[in-house]
Amino acid sequence: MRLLATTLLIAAACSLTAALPAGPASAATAYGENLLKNPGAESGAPGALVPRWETDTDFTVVPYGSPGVPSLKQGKSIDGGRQLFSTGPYSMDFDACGLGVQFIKIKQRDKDIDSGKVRVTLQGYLGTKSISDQATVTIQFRDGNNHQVGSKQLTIGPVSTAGKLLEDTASRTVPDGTRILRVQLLGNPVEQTCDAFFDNLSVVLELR
Ligand SMILES: [Ca+2]
Repeated sequence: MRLLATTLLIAAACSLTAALPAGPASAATAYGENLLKNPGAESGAPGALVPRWETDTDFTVVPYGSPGVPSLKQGKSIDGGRQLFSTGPYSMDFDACGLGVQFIKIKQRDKDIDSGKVRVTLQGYLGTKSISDQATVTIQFRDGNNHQVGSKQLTIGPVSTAGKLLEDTASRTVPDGTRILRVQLLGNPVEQTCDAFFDNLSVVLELR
């Protein structure tokens, strides 16, 4: 009887442990991991909205090797999977390039960020259809109310590659007051030349 009671007690303790909600440490935004969702354009269908990204005009995913898109060989050389992001061509209707945006909410890292201890690294492959196009990725730093913090941002590119994909990386200290990262994939609307491509993007926070 005592053995049975002990067994039941252990079983109850085990199920209690399993039912406990995750502690504060696991709820905090991870350091050392890619924080972007769908970072390689593998989710979603060509011509459709892109899962996890907010998009404007013709921004979508496209398969490697389709007309005007980096080749299958290019895709393979960067381990790019089946698809990559595309801004699409310049939109005369909207007077703009297609745009892809993802917001990353940083949880429970306020103290680290506000004491200047957190570094962000932005990395990815960028390319364009023609040499007159430009591809750029930027991170804007936002406070808890989604207002921009200062004027600094983090940028990779612009690149103009005419079919190739080039890797670029940049990093900086996250400005104090930052609670949200706004990651933006864009062409060059000023020159009205879009057709920019992106793949294998990453945004990683690290504690210094
Ligand atoms: Ca991909």
